[in-house]
This record gives sequence, structure tokens and C-alpha cells, in this order.
Amino acid sequence: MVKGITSVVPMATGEAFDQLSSLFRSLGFEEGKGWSDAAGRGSAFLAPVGNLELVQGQLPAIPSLMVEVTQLDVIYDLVRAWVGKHFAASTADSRLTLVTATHWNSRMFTVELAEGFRLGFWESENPLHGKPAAIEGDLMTNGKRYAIVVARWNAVITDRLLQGALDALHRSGAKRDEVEIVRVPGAWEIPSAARSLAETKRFAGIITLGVLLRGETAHYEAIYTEVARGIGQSQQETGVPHAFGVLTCETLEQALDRAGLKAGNKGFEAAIAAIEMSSIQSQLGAVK
Ligand code: DLZ
Repeated sequence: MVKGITSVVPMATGEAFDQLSSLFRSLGFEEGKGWSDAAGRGSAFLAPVGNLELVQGQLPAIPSLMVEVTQLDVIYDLVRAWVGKHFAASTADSRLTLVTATHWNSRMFTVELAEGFRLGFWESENPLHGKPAAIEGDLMTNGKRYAIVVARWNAVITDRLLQGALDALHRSGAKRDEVEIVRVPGAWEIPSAARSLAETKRFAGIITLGVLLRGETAHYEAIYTEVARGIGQSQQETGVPHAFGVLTCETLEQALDRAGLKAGNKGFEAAIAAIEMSSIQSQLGAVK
């Protein structure tokens, strides 16, 4: 049974070995099982999908080792910074090509990372290219704007949910001015604010945050049903992803656990879901 493909690249010096290992780690390769013995050492880097390509006729003008990526421009900036740091300015420019369009519906650049070792990075214009079975969202905000609707009722909890959501957004690349926060009185008011925000079409996703405590809310069921229905309806009718971060708990203690104490932070999870859904929506739109 075939399991994978291994390409072995000799490094001329220990310094080049260390530098390139650190570059590949920073580019997001998963680290495999390395080895070290009296004769030398090896660093292994894994990619989710491998591809052994045989070519007959004219070989395309590409290095024999190519890495397919999803965010070519981000990778380009990282590689350019690395080349600028590790090579003299006079040779840095000749090591790195510009990002150019290929005739196979992709964009690529190549870089000479060590003497005789040229590597190509490329991204297909088809978002589904190379994807194994499923369409999956990236967890990067990519400059898109997000809105958070947060209820003030039970603020001791909702403030924690808000911190969790902001943490997720910023760690996924969102800048401060790409996130709009709207505070509403209680969970009941979340759907209408979410709907107004979604209708502006200025946001890639809406994150709704609130807490309903059964013990303290006589008409809990009625409020909960309406809030869930309203948020779902806004999502379906506007087409803008709405993440549901409205906790329904028996007690304050249970709510605290879900707001960062013991059971994760549901605000964080909701924000990640919104980012992921926005990416999925973009991909689904691109294949229509
Ligand atoms: C009134 C009320 C009650 C009893 N409980 C909650 C709650 O547990 N969580 C929450 O977010 N809001 C609650 N509210 C306020 C309502 O959501 C709403 O803000 C008010 O009824 C005003 O419309």
C-alpha cells in the first residue's frame, strides 16, 4: 500500500540545515520524525497531500520540488523576509522570483534557499484543487470584517464570552478596526441587532453572545426559542454566517464554566465558527 512520498534534499552545511528547518517550521509545515546519528541528521516536514508527477515532453520551467499552499502572498512575504535576513542584499534579489501567473491556472514563485536547492511555492486559482474529500474553511480573517452582538444581561459572563471572541478574532488575524462590537440589553434583543448588521453586508460573519439562566428566567423557554429562531432566520435570509454563542444554563456556575473557567470559552468557539463559515461560504461561492 502506498502511504506517502519522501523527497530527500542534501544540505551543504549544518547552518543551512538549521536555518531551513526553522523556515519550514515557521511556514506551517507539520514536523515529522527527525533523526540524528554519527553520520548526520535529518529533519522531516510533512504536508497533508503529496503528489508524484511524471512529465512527458517539455518539462515546465519549475523546480523539481514544489509546495502547494493556500495563501501564496502571505508565504511570499515570509520567504522574502527570510531571504533578506539570511543572504546578502546583492544576492537576495536573484534568489527570489516574483509571484507570476502560470499557464496552468495557478500563481507561483521560486526561491533558492541554499546553493543548488531551489523550491517552488504555488497556489491554484481553483480553491478546491488538491483538496482531498471535503471543503474546509481556513481559520484566517484575511482582512474581512466581523461583528459581535453581545447582551449586557449577565455581563459577568458575557464579558468573558466577548473576551474569548476577540481573542479568537485577533489570533486569526483580525485588526482592531475590523471588528465591530454592538452591546444590546439582553438576549431577546440579539436577533434584531444581528439582522441589522447582517443586512449592511459589511460583515463576513456575525458572532452572537449572551447567557440565559433557566433558574432566573421564568419565560426562559419562550425567550430561548425566539432568540435561536431569530438568529437562525437572520442567517438564512441574509446569507451572512451567524455564530450562535448564546449559552443556556441551569446556573451561574455552569455558565462561568463555559465562559472560560472549566469548559472552554464558548465565545472563542463561536468566533472561530464564524471565521470558518465565512471561508466555507467564499469557497462555495467560488465553485457555483
Ligand atoms: C428579562 C430577562 C430575564 C428574566 N432573563 C434574561 C437572561 O437570563 N438573559 C438575558 O440575556 N436576558 C434576560 N432578560 C432580558 C431580556 O433578554 C430582554 O432584554 C428584556 O426582556 C427587554 O426586552
